[in-house]
Amino acid sequence: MSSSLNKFGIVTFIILIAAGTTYLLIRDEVPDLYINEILASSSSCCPDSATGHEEFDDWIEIYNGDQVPLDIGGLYFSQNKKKPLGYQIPTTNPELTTIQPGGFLVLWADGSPEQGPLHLKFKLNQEGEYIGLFNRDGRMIDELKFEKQTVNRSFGRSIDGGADSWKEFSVPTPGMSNQ
Ligand SMILES: [Ca+2]
Ligand SMILES: [Ca+2]
Repeated sequence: MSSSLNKFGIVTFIILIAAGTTYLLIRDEVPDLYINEILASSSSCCPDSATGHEEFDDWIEIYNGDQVPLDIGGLYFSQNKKKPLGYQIPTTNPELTTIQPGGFLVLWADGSPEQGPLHLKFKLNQEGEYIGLFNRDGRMIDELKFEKQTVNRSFGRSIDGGADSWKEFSVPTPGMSNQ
């Protein structure tokens, strides 16, 4: 009887290992994150107050389309698809860089990383350019190629995280649902 129990125990253990392996493979997908909205030229909209005074910086809003919180620390932004490991978001402050399920996070594209983990080393080009968000291993998570932008108007997805339906917004919504 005890030998039969042992056998059962071993079989269960092997199944658990096999299930665990499958689970890891599934979770090896890139995170369900989206470049959701950008502002590439600002003179009066939604200032960055990190320094204690208002800076009308560019920004990129990221949307978490997953069912779990996602920490974007360690991911990369690049303005060159051929060089995905461009600027790495710091891993030093997960509280700041974690996005709740269905939540939003604004990263300031102000060329001032010394202002904090949510401040990128580059700015956005109002004339248009490419930006991509890349996994630690260089796989692309999301990308956007935008054209010339209008000052104080953002460019975003019509539906948060929705497929390629982008439009200009006269009222930008950094950190909130696009509408
Ligand atoms: Ca700033
Ligand atoms: Ca928004």
